[in-house]
Amino acid sequence: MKTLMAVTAVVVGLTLTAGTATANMCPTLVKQGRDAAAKMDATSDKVKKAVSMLDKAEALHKDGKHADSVKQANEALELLGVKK
Ligand SMILES: [Cu+2]
Repeated sequence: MKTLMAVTAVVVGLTLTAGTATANMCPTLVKQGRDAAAKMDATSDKVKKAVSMLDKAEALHKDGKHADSVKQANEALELLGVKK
């Protein structure tokens, strides 16, 4: 019984790790973008657009669409000229 539980724990652990590797990236990238945008001119069209992309990335992340979220966040970072 203990062995079965240990095996189950490992399998669940691996599944979570694989799933969250990308999932964990979204908030990091979004935060990176927001921090960078905070130091820039908030009235600039470029910054406004990037912030709206970060909002979208955050929404995608909450929907569990992490790959799309990462893509969106990366595009925002690129627009802001943030080095990754
Ligand atoms: Cu995510």
